[in-house]
Amino acid sequence: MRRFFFLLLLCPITLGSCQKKPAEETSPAENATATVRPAPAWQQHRDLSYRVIKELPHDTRAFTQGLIVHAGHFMESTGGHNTTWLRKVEIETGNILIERKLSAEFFGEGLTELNGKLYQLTWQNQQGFIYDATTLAWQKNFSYQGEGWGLTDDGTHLIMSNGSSKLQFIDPKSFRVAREITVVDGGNAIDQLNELEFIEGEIFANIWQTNRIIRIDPKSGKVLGTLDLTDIHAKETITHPDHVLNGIAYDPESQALFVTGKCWPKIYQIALEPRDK
Ligand SMILES: [Ca+2]
Repeated sequence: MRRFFFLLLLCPITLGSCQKKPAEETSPAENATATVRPAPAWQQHRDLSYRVIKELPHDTRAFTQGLIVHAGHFMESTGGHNTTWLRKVEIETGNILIERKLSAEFFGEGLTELNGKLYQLTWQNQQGFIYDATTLAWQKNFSYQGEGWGLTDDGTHLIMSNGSSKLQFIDPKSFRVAREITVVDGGNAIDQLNELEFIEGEIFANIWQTNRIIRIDPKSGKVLGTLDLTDIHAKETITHPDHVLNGIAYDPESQALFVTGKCWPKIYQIALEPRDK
């Protein structure tokens, strides 16, 4: 049965901005023009730590499930029944430029942008939603098997986690699973893979309920290294056990990397450093 999907358009903060196309946004064709550049220095090291470059505001109502940078803005998918939003957010101020709220039956999960479209998962509905990446106008639904957790893409396929040690590569038109990898480190499968981000040819995956991100080879599933984010939110008051690390966003143009957590008051821009320097 095809479920009725209801979207409520809200522009509570910047009324009228929904009609405006921000000047800095570019078309998918323009985004496709990539320049060849050397691999970032952090890829020479297996295990990484971090240095906070900047602290940015984050809505403490936002139970972050998917975070990306697209055309100079954060795009965020949040979870919870009645607190599931898809948002376009100003990076520096945290101002919500466009917000769409899903009806209470849906619990939002991972988010990615591919060829000018946003793809948003839900946790247990086995339904995802496609939106225009500029206007956040809903376009259509899609279906998948099992739970939806994290989502990213490699420019060709959607890459989805479901809480297990497997990542599925999904065709964005047919929504068939093109291939699947099992994430392994030293022969051990690594499960609880949650929020994802495709960064410089690697898949970064947050391990649910930890401050640990692993770096995965998208071809083999082999763990290439780790990113230890211990103490990144120590200054904040995190009172609820569910408010764990769960946002990774990367801007390939500026190579800026951002991390946050569910309902955390800050998004951190970080630089990657060798863990044992
Ligand atoms: Ca992400």
